[in-house]
Amino acid sequence: MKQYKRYLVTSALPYANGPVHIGHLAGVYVPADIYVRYLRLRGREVKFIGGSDEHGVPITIKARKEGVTPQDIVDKYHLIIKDSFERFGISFDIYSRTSSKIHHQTASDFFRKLYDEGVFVEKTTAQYYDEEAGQFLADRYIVGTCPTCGNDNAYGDQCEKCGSTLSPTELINPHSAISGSKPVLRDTTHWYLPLDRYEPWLRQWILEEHREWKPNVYGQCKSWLDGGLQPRAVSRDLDWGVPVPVDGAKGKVLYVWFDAPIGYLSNTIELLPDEWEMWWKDEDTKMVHFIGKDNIVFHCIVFPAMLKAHGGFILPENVPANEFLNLENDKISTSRNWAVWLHEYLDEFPGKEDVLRYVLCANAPETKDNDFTWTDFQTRNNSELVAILGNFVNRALMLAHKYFDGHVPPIHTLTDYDEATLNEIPVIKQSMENNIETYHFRDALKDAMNLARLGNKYISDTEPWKLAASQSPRVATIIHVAIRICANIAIAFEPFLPFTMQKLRYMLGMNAVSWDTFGQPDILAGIRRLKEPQLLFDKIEDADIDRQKARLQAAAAAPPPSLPSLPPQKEPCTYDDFMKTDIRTATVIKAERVPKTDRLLKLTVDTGLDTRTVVSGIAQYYTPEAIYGKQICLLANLEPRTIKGIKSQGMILMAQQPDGTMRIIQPEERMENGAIIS
Ligand code: B3M
Ligand code: ZN
Repeated sequence: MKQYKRYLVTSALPYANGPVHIGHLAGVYVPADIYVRYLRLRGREVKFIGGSDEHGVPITIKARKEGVTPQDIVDKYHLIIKDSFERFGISFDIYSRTSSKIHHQTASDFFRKLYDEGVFVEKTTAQYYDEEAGQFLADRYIVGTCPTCGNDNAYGDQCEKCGSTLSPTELINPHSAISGSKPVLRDTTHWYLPLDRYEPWLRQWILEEHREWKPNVYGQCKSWLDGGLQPRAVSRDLDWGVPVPVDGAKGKVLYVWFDAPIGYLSNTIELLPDEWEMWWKDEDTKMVHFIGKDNIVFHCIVFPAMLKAHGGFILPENVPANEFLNLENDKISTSRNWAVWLHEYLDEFPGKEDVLRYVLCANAPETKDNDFTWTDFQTRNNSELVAILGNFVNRALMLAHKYFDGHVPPIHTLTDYDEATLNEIPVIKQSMENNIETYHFRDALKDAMNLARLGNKYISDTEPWKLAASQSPRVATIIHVAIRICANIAIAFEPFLPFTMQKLRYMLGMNAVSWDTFGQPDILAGIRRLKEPQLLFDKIEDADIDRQKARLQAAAAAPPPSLPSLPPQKEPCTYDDFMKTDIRTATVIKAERVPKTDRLLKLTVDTGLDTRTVVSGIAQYYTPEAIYGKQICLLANLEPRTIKGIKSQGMILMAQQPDGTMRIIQPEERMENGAIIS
């Protein structure tokens, strides 16, 4: 197999017209993140490129419905999506957006090069035009009666009732969704990418040279190719998108599926203005696109044809597309609100990002559509994460604390059984490598879990507690082996459960980890003393699961949620009112959760004037570790209040978005504590 010098990993750019849900995470972002985290651990050079897809007709429809501009829509959702990814630890090197200037320029130049080289075919066809609104109508903007089932609200491209694919001219009694008027047919000219010309090359490149692609991907490509490729229009009559850079093309933009994949390129240029060419043009770069199955044709056929037509670019080496994730035996649907939204999950299960990452990977729709159920979520948490992984780590660390005061004892003599146990580790490692490098992430996760199983079995079989009374050197050896398995776990699970493994590394006192150390006999070399063990996972109760099931049913029955908008401005306040407040900079010098609450943190802050306690409702947005050491702004002269029995002296200033997301306010640069804010 060819050895590559660097990896350019992309994940599909989600449309910024709604938040992201578990289906997106399971199908695209978790697998991509596992892959890049693994590559980084191996010390490979890798860039992980993401961003929002901010063009296309649905965004304009949503904007029109809400009475705002398309830019307003994408500004809102881009942030929400970006925030969800960050909070789930999806470790993009860049997460940018296709409404950016650099993207418009890149996509425009790309089109222009193809245009100048005469790649496109220009065609004039008759399309529906709304004379009242003075514009051509995208298929989605034309509504009429479905010729198949009689549904009166079928769209020009599809009837959502019976699922037939339509073209606008097939609709009975078509009318414009904008003005309601009857549209007329008018001639319009567009540019087409002649995919038919690339067909022989695509057949060779995919069907012969990429037989290793996943069967679902290969199969879909084959059926497209066997069906014969047609020229595809790459421009649209629309006023939202990248303008077609050609004289006389006023009112026309690039088709969203033409500009969106170029987003991978523009985001790389934005990230690496001086070296992007090496990432896109050097044959030693391996480019991999992570996507969902509905995007296969665009990534395997259309985009490669565009790259080929342009010339000078590498092509994707693999496109490990996944199938779909269903939810409680039904298709995830945004319009019916049948979904688990990531921002809502994070509010419902704070601190449990890794639990969802685990469940979605363990149950990933790698080869066929799969089902997410809340019951399965609970079972996997309780009987796998808690009972196997968490339990083993906790047992091993407790033993070291109990018998060796938190030190890792040395090995005295290894028995055959110890040797056999330790020899399993490199075998598991090898299997994980094979699985991850061939995009079998579920199997790789199973391998990692086998390490924890191995550890549990080892402790149960050797029963060190029975020997401890005699202080035998045997106990030291057993505990050493058990801690060594823990250290290997801390590496093996890093790509899958990054938050939890950070905790584990902290408890073990392991600094930076690398894949090379995995399986090495000296893996414990740098470890001095183990911290007090904390549980890595906790049980999820039936009541939590029942609440989620009820919530899902209730949300689906309710009208679709539109995101809350900004609250109106408050009543006026006088200058004197404002001057009564004493707002100061301060630094958080200690942070802990307030027991038995989800939202509260107890913070000790240095105000420059004194050290005091403040209780703040930000636990869903900041862990104690994350807020520790940060400079904040404090309303210092707020009357003290007692919250959960703790006297709170002041209030931390936060910015809050309509969806509830909060961030602390900080001075642009660190200032002395006690500086006055006015
Ligand atoms: N925005 C479609 C989707 O979210 C599309 C992907 C673009 S990837 C270049 O399913
Ligand atoms: Zn129909």
